[in-house]
Amino acid sequence: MSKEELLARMEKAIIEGNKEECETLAREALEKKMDLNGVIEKGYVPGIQKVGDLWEKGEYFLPELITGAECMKAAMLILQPEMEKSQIQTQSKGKVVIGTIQGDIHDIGKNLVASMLSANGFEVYDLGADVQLEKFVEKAEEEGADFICLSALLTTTMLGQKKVVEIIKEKNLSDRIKVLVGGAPVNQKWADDIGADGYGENAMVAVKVAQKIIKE
Ligand code: B12
Repeated sequence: MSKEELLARMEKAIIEGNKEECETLAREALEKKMDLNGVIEKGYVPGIQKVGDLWEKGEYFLPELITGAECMKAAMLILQPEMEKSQIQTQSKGKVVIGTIQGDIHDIGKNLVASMLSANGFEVYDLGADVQLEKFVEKAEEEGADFICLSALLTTTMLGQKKVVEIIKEKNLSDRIKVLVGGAPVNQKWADDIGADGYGENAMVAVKVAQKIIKE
């Protein structure tokens, strides 16, 4: 099977909710020594996005959405440890506190960003999903973090990103702690509007943005 075929089958397996196939294909990608970030972004992610589209159109219902997410997680469980292992760990590139905003349980994208940052030498403190806004700032202060990374998948929870930026400003921490935002409904304009320090459309870009800021 060619790499392109493998990617297409990954997308299809997520759409069909075939967990075993998702896992088998993930193992195959490892055996073929494929670029794992590419595998996730070009194979599995288009699949889960399609599931979201079908759900929006009313062709899929919540159980299919949940199954799609479970399939995605099963594949990630196989791929993410390998992604993190593959990187030679040198000295920490910086400390990151990451989580999904309060009221939002979506964590697949956040986990990907956390893994990629960790694979690229950042020290990552993952607070999980549905995280109280103050908790991000408390943890960042406690660990002396360079970044707070905020994930939001709902238009309602995007507002939480704005509030965290405000808390950082109120506490005069803007010079020390940089805030990066992301998630499907988030874009550069939103990041600029709320005064965040950076935005990344995917996990790879998130790493690049963090690396750029740390060099400045
Ligand atoms: C899977 C999924 C679920 C799963 C989540 C499982 C889990 N553990 O995460 C389940 C089934 C639980 C779920 C529940 C719900 N969902 Co949902 N879900 C999705 C779906 C299909 C995919 C999300 C996903 O995982 N994408 C794949 C990952 C890899 O992409 P990502 O999250 O965008 O992350 C990437 C980038 O955004 C970026 N990134 C992410 N975070 C960050 C952070 C930083 C700092 C940076 C720099 C970058 C970055 O990098 C990531 C990797 O490349 C989306 C559809 C979509 N198009 O997004 C709907 C979607 C987000 N869900 C939606 C809704 C409405 C819900 C529910 C309210 C449904 C309901 N009625 O109960 C609940 C929410 C409950 C809650 N309180 O949170 C809507 C949101 C609409 C809106 N505009 O607000 C969407 C858009 C579906 C739709 N098309 O309508 N959902």
